[in-house]
Amino acid sequence: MDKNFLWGGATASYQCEGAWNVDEKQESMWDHYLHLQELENGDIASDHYHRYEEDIRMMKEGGQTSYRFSLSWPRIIKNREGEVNQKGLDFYHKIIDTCHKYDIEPFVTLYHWDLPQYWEETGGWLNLDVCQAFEHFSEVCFKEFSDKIKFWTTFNEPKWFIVNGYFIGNYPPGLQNVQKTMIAAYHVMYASALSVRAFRAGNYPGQIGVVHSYTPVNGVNDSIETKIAMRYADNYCNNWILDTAAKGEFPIDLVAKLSESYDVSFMEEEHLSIIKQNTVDFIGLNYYARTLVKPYTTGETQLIFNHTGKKGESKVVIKGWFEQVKDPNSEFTAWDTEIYPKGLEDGLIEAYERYQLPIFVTENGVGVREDVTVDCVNDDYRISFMNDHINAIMNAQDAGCDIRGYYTWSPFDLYSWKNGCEKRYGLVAVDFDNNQIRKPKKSYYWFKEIIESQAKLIQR
Ligand code: GCO
Repeated sequence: MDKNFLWGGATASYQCEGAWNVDEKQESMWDHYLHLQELENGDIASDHYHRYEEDIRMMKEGGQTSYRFSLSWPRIIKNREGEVNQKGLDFYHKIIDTCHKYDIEPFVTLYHWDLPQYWEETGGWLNLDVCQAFEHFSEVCFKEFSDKIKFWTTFNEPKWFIVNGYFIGNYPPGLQNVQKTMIAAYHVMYASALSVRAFRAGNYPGQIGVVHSYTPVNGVNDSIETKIAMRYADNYCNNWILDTAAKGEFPIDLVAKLSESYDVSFMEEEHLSIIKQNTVDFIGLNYYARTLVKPYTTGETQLIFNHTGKKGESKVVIKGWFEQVKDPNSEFTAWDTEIYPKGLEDGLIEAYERYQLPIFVTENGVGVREDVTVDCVNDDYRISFMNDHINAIMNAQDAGCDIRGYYTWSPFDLYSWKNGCEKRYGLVAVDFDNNQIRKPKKSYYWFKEIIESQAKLIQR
């Protein structure tokens, strides 16, 4: 492994910081939504806002060389007029300075889902003004932090927050509307390009990318029908984000297909040329699982999302496009996520061939219910999961892919959106019920050895 390869963990502001209304932080759409529904929320989460020093020190002691985290927009910008909250900026200066103190490379996400509620109230991602507001927020951050940051990304996982928020309806704003899903998706990709444009215009040092929830697509067989279903699935799962961010264009067959049933007049020439001219320097891929598909056979062409939302039964079926299936021979987590490291190897090779850009694996990990009252969580399952996925990265490197970093989700236990705090991914256990006590799990020590051996200890 190259000595510049970055090793670390990733978090998101809402999932770890807590301090949801401290130091003039404004309400985010997640604060609002979860408070209203009286669901488990991230008001306190891992209290990283107050414990960041300990968390970053533990990363260092665990041999890690980089920390991927997000900046909370509602912590930094106070209102629709764009007024800046100095206390919010100060907090991130402290995080970044602590990283540097411990020789940890900060890797910044500008948007990890916590839209300010004052923008959600105007229509959120359905409102074109929010794209300009995101551009402004990006500029504030570039100006403030660019002398300390080498790696920026615009959005984390556009697919995940848009599909869940506008199509399935289980994330805020809780809509189930295909036309609105398309508009929100389009606005987010446009906002990403505006942010890249601002980054280039300011001549800031460093590089800027986008982070995608990557699910490489496999088919159940080699038939033509399956190949067609795979193309639909790939457009739906991956291409509309990666093609748009990396090549500057939405897949034309996807737009053509959607325009048969929906209005695509919101796609304006001026936006499309901004998207075309402002592509990213690198791509970040979050990998948890692949998507295995078969053709949809009933002959209906209406676009419908069928997602039970129930644990153990989630799958995507888009009528007339494709149907997601489960491989009966695979192992699945308690949240029904397939464990399939080969998908990472194949997916990296495919993405590198297609985009010819450097790649960071910006998230990879396994969510498990764990008893954190013990001295040291014996998480051999996590060690074996990480070993096999790092091995997949090394295989992709052997095949010629330029992969520059690996971030596990997550360096310490976090709040997990609608799953609350019981779905644990961390290398460090956080006892949410007992003073937020932090204790390294077995995987933390294992990861340290892997990093220090430059992955020579990976079982291949
Ligand atoms: C979880 C997820 C994570 C996060 C992350 C995605 O359950 O917490 O699996 O991957 O949602 O925010 O970027």
